[in-house]
Amino acid sequence: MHMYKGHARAYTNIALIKYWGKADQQLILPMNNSLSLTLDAFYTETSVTFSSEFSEDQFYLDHQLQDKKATDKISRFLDLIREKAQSQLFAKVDSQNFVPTAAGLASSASGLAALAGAASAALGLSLEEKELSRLARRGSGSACRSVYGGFAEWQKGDSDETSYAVPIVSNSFEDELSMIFVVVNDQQKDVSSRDGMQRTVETSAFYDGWLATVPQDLAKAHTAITDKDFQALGEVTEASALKMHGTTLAAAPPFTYWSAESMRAMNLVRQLRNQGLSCYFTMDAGPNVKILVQRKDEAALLGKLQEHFSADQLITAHAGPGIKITTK
Ligand code: 2P0
Repeated sequence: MHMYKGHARAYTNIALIKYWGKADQQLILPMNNSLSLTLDAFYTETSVTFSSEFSEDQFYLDHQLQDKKATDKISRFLDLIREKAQSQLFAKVDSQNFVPTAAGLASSASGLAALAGAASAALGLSLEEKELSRLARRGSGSACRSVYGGFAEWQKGDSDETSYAVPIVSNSFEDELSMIFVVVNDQQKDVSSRDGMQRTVETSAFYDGWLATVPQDLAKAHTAITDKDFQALGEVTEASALKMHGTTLAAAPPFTYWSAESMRAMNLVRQLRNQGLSCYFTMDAGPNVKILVQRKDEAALLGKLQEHFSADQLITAHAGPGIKITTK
């Protein structure tokens, strides 16, 4: 009996310049480049075993065997790796999300990056970072950025070969930053990011404006990182998020990821900034608000946030490392 094992830990990332829309849904090629910060607070650990003993793929998430629909998604992704490795073996996938609270912050970025790393290692493909990033992208777009620690940019490319993330030279600027998550609960049923971005591309009156301005936002972010200019990075981060969320309001039918609590958090950030505390927000495909702050101001910001939100709604993250892969 042959057993082939691989293991990976990948950390989640939050985009400062957002990915919003696909040029190719099958290959997951994005409409625009995006730029992210990988964080230490949330990660996924995945073990993959391929064996001739198995007669189907099995997918365990947080020790629970998943249903056919969830497993089929994993199987389709594993097929890409089996094809590369010329293997027909089935796999057992064991994945655990490490998230500080049960706050619905589990991320497809860390999950698909870890799966790409563990499964490719198990079948003996020793992929370089660029190749691993390309592979992770096929699972979930944002996963291609989680191959790297710190800042990364997903270069959109125009084909499967040319669309992948690269690390950004930063002179350790990321170590001067913190991101505080304000976990907002709401009852609203989510529009998945996959469906939301597609609806936006196809119908939003604002989508052209989004696309036209991403290159200048990216250039600002690069300059800010090079100059270690926190204010400039914060301003463009907040602007990119607001613009992305603006596109959803002009989709047909329109939708938003914001709740009243999200707005309360965003307003508080603006208010604190007016009072001289330098901090900026971003939001993704859900109501939680993430606040970018300099590490030296982290305690002051937390103190202020605790006047408005309970301690278990606040999670602090710092820059995290790139993917770690082992075979055993
Ligand atoms: C991002 N998001 O850049 C953007 C901003 C959400 C808002 O990437 O369809 O799970 O698997 O490629 O990567 C979330 O979308 O979507 C995302 P797919 P993904 O982080």
